Amino acid sequence: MSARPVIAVLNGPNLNLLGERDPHAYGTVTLPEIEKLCHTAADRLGYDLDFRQTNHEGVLVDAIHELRHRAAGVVVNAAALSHTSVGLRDALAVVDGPVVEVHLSNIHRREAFRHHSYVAEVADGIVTGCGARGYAMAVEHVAHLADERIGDRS
Ligand code: CA2
Repeated sequence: MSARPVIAVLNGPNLNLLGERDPHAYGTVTLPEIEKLCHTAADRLGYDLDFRQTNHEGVLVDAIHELRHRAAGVVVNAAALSHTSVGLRDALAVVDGPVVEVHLSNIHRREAFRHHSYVAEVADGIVTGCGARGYAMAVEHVAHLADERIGDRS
């Protein structure tokens, strides 16, 4: 039996703290609960899930390099790095599959420094302000885009 294609979901700094503080901005959901939502969405669409979180920019860049030919698509919540990291943007720009950016909060309704995202410049789509459900939406959309690309190749 051939292995199922993989959707990677990458999470940046401090997202491991979800559920502990700041429920006004991010709700009460925890990262393990978000992983379950993503797993359910990916499984339903015929994909395996590779879900990761790191607090370190270089670790995130290395993960993208590792996944760039292997993952059928990438969902990324780079957290604060979205607003600061050209290195992350450059790594995401060379991912083979589609990239969908996700944020729990609506970054455009928050402080001005959150309004610009380097990730958005290389993303095929953005889900922002839909809370944890936004992750399932992003997984669904990246799977849809990956299916289209696989269809294009056949
Ligand atoms: O809305 C999002 O998903 C963000 O990516 C979350 C980031 C923030 O820097 C972005 O502007 C928007 C912050 C994630 C940190 O989450 C915490 C959760 C609990 C306690 C402290 C931080």
